[in-house]
Amino acid sequence: MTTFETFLDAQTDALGGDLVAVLRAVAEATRKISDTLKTSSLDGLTGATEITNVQGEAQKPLDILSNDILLDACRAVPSVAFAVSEELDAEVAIHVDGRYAVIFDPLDGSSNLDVNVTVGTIFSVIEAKSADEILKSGRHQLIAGYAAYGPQTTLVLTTGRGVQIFTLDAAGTYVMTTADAKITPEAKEFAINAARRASWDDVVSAYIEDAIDSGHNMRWVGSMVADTHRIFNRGGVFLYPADRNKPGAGGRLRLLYEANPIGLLVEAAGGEAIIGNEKILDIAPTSLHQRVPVIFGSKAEVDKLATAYRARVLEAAAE
Ligand code: P6P
Repeated sequence: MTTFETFLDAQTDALGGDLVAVLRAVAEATRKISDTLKTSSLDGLTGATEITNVQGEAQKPLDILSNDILLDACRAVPSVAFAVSEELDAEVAIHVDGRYAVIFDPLDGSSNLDVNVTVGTIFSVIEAKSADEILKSGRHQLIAGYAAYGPQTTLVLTTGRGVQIFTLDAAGTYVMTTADAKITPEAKEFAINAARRASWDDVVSAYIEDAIDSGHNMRWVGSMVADTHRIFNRGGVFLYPADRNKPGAGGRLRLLYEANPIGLLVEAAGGEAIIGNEKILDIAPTSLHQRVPVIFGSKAEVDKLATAYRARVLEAAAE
């Protein structure tokens, strides 16, 4: 049995002790968040506060608590220079001699908390000794991962050598359950919020119509980590398109702490992650909370959409 600790020991030569210490602290934070969620209804931690975050969303007590747990984890590791959080307007300076930035969505999908649906923590680690080094493309990520808090708590991560999956056991130890996770290239399931059909572009509309005509199934949890974990488990494609009626509005999901870490995981598992005719990981960020449209999952399915977007770009160029 490989535990997270024995996994980290084996990674130390490749990653270095400082980066391993960051990863250990983030994993421990997800374990604490998992424990907190289990009894949140009993501890009066559900519902919403009067506080609105930088996203314009009502913060939930567990958003704040999860964010604090992760900030404390960053403060406990001398090599962390900055923390970037969905819940905070700007980057937080942690240690002046640090060399890494930990970028995270502390509790994604928290609108599902009161209905006991899987939510998650999404995280990314990059090298950043100064604040102006934080806005770099997803290809620069050293570590990316998420914790899915569902019937089980699973930690899914990549350190650049494939994707490993750990499951929290009854004693609170992460045990490796998958050593090299792969996303099946073929799939017959898509995840999209069909209520927003009027806002889809022609490529997405045509893909979804064809998928339905081909007998594909639909799943939409409303929690990106839950939908992502299903895709890791049985394939599929996740789509959160831009709103065609709001050109330049980007999309709903955030590049730095949602699209980039998920994009690195998906590519490391043999899947694809795109924004129109570009790869998510090649996008140069312009701001900490930049929103982007995202499509990711099984390679054969995502390639269909990427091909259609490329054809649209070529048609536009020929006009
Ligand atoms: P909609 C949760 O708020 C989130 O950011 C993702 O986890 C999820 O996939 C998406 O928004 C759900 O969006 O528009 O269906 O509510």
